Amino acid sequence: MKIGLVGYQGSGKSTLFEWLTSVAPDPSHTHTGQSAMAAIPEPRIELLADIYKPKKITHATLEIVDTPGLSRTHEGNAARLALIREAGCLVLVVAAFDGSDPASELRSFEEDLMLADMDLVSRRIERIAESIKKPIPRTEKEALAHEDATLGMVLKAIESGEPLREADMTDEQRKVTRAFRLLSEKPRMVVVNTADDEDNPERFRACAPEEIPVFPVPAGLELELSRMSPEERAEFEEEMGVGGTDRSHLIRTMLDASGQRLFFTAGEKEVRTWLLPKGGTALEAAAGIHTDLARGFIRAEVMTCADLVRLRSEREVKAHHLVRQESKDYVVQDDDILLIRFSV
Ligand SMILES: Nc1nc2c(ncn2[C@@H]2O[C@H](COP(=O)(O)OP(=O)(O)O)[C@@H](O)[C@H]2O)c(=O)[nH]1
Ligand SMILES: [Mg+2]
Repeated sequence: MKIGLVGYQGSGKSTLFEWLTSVAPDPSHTHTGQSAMAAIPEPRIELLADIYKPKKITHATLEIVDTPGLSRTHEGNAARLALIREAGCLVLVVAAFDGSDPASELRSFEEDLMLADMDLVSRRIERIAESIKKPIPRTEKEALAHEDATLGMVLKAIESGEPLREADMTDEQRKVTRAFRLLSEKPRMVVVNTADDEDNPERFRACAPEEIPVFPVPAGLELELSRMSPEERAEFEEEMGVGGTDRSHLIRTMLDASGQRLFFTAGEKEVRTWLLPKGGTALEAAAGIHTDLARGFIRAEVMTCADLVRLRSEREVKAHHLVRQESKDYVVQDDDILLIRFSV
């Protein structure tokens, strides 16, 4: 899943992108979007490595995309919006430096996204109205009528300002809207790009509705700090009286906002974290590791990091009957270490 950094031009997306991924924005990608991976920090991986002494440690990564900023004049936004549609999760970057008002910038940006969705949906409704008049098979007509009814409802929801991700829709209706990759339906979080000398960043938490995570960060300052040597940095922080922002915390907030979670695999060869959508099953976890594991899935042997770290060895966890045998429908939980048993 792509995590799109989105917002108006100059809000600090490229600055944030570089801070998160340590990849410098390439000016030749300004119009097409640029992507890079950010490893997802996970302290438990070190604890497991301590037990297994693996040859290799691998962190799951998030794909972060620096998208072209929208213009406030709307000129040329269509192509930029098309790029934003490819993201599975939106990180709305709003400026809070040089006198800008992040709450109003955020409202205005969300409105632009809603207008783009309304435009897309109403054009489809018009096209359906034309097609339905033509002599077409009855089943096709019924399918179009169903799509039309769903889209009519969706349009009303967007017009009333209700974010679609919260609208009460049936699975059938969600299936219709999914094809449109509507921006109002995507999970999101907000990064408020604060001024270097902001002394109360917590006040920005109120700039978005309660259910949307807000993360304040002085992106420009953080990027500068990340380029310094540890000694330089310590000296600078001391002199300026600034402390660093927790980048790990931000990346984990992005993971959570994207509707995904981590699970672990662990052995002497490798200790590793993997991504899985929340609510994902053991079979889906297996498929994420390798298609062969899903095809030949027999069962998953599951223990928790907490049990393993407490008892210090797999053998002890087994001796305490804390290794569970789970079927393919088992919903993977936070802290699970999975061993997939499969036949080839
Ligand atoms: N004062 C200040 N300026 C910043 C900050 N972040 C970015 N900028 C400046 O804002 C401009 C746009 O930043 P950029 O990351 O390219 O924005 P983008 O258009 O959203 O990618 C650049 O001139 C940055 O130096 C910040 O935290 N504080
Ligand atoms: Mg940029």
